[in-house]
Amino acid sequence: MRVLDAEFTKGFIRMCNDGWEQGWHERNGGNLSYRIKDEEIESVKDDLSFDGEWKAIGTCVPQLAGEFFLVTGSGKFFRNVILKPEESIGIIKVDGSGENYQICWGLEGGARPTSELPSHLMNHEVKKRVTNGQHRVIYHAHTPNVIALTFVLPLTSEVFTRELWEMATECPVVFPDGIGVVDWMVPGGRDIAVKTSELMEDFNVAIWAHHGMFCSGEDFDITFGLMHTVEKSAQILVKVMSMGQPKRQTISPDNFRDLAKDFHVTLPEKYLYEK
Ligand code: 2HA
Ligand code: ZN
Repeated sequence: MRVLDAEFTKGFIRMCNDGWEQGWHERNGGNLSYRIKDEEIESVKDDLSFDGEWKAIGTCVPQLAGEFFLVTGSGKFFRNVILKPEESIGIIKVDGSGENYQICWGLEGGARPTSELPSHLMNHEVKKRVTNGQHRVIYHAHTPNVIALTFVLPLTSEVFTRELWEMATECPVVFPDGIGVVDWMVPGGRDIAVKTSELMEDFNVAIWAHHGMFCSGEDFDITFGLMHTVEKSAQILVKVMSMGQPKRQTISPDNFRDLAKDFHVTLPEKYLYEK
């Protein structure tokens, strides 16, 4: 089968386009990666090449040795993925040491994988371990309302989790583990990748202050839905904070505890503080 005919490729391209339509991917902003299943890579193997040059990832991910990823390209525009997938996205293979990658399909015309490859792969490495291989998607987007909040809220997991939970009843059910926050850092390198992947031990969402968000999930629907839910909640919070008066009523810590019981989720007490 051709890579472009595979369901995982179609799902990946659709997600890129959905993110573009949400307004989260100005210019070349944001990136997406998918850890391809064995049977999926097997189904497209005749369309792959294995003579590409090995290049440094920029970090070390030994637990991903031999894995294949579908990734967006560095400098590529999400807007163009649906029109020119062979140039905008590609399949890479990680070598046996976890330090190098090889392009096996796509990224035509000399393109390279996303500039955030170290963060993507280090997040994948953590998530593969802590979810027993269930999580396969890492998504980075420039979500305007979450970014706006990083200028006015304290940059702590406690505050972001609680404030965003309060904005929509579904939130604690969708992200019961809460949200991690990374202070402003230079993007693209190993340092921010290390910091983000540490948070991915505990969270499926990490906010990069004044930059955007990373989400992790099992599949495209779950991961896109998570990004969408957090950003929509942030949008509501921005509206509430913009109305020039304090909240008159809200969802209380006891309301959250009742919700947790009925929806069978565990909500850590550290987020249910009295204000
Ligand atoms: O331009 O989003 O963080 C891609 C990015 C870098
Ligand atoms: Zn970014």
